[in-house]
Amino acid sequence: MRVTYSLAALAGVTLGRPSPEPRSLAPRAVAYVDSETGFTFAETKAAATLSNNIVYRIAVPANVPANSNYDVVIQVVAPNSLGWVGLAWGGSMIKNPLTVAYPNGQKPTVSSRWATGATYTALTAGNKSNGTHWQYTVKCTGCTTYTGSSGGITRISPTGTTRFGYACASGKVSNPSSTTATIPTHDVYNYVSHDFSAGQNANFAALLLKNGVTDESGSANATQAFE
Ligand code: HEM
Ligand SMILES: *[C@@H]1O[C@H](CO)[C@@H](O)[C@H](O)[C@H]1NC(C)=O
Ligand SMILES: *[C@@H]1O[C@H](CO)[C@@H](O)[C@H](O)[C@H]1NC(C)=O
Ligand SMILES: CC(=O)N[C@H]1CO[C@H](CO)[C@@H](O)[C@@H]1O
Repeated sequence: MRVTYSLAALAGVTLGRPSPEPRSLAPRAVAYVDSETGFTFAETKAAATLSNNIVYRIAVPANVPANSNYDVVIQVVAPNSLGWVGLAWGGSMIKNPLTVAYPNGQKPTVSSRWATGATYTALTAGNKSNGTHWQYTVKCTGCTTYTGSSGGITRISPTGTTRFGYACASGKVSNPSSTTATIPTHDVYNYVSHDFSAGQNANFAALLLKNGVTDESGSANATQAFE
């Protein structure tokens, strides 16, 4: 199923009971302070079904100099009904970093799905699962600067609003401990606008250290490319 309804339109559907939360496609800067890792994330919810959201949270360093590369910390919370979720940083499936993840016991697997893609380092906190959701928290190097379809370098603004693509499937990944596992095709894809401004972290490097990230060890690489 492809979700083509706008969330604003869905909010207008009267079901005889109040909607559990306001839904809107308009960009909004919602800050989420994660007590577990200490990062302040800008949070965007993406509809996976009519009643379930994927929560995307992105933390960036404060005061990134113009035209420079920067790492991000991404935290994703997904309902257990989903076998994988993916974020397309450039807003389409091809020629941009795709952050794909699937549940794998207590520690979801995060997988880079673009040939020249990004690398991920797990934080020592913030990845888990319970009876309803699975969650991961990783540092990404290369998610916000990439060579796009035009051949030029695309750099996502660390303070602006950008359009992401996202996708998910209810089908499970059969060997979820592998970063190169074959994933079933998405049954939903759509787009969200993410406003980075609420996720500024003046102490970004110190917080990474606090969460056990000192080097590039644990990086995952792409094997499945969407050229
Ligand atoms: C299992 C491998 C995959 C297959 C076979 C596949 C196939 C497709 C196809 C055929 C379309 C076009 C559908 C249409 O025009 O109605 C599409 C669109 C899309 N896919 Fe995938 N896909 C895969 C993985 C992914 C992943 C990992 C992501 C990560 C976010 C993703 C994100 C998207 C997005 C955002 C679109 C919308 C079109 C665009 O804006 O580029 N796909 N996919
Ligand atoms: C389950 O985990 C998710 C993601 O970490 C969290 O948002 C939710 O509150 C948890 N639910 C319970 C009952 O602990
Ligand atoms: C990831 O890929 C890059 C080149 O695409 C390579 O230089 C690097 O060694 C790879 N890292 C791992 C951990 O495989
Ligand atoms: C391997 C790894 O990073 N595991 C951590 C995932 O996050 C939990 C807390 O949510 C830690 O306890 C694990 O050590």
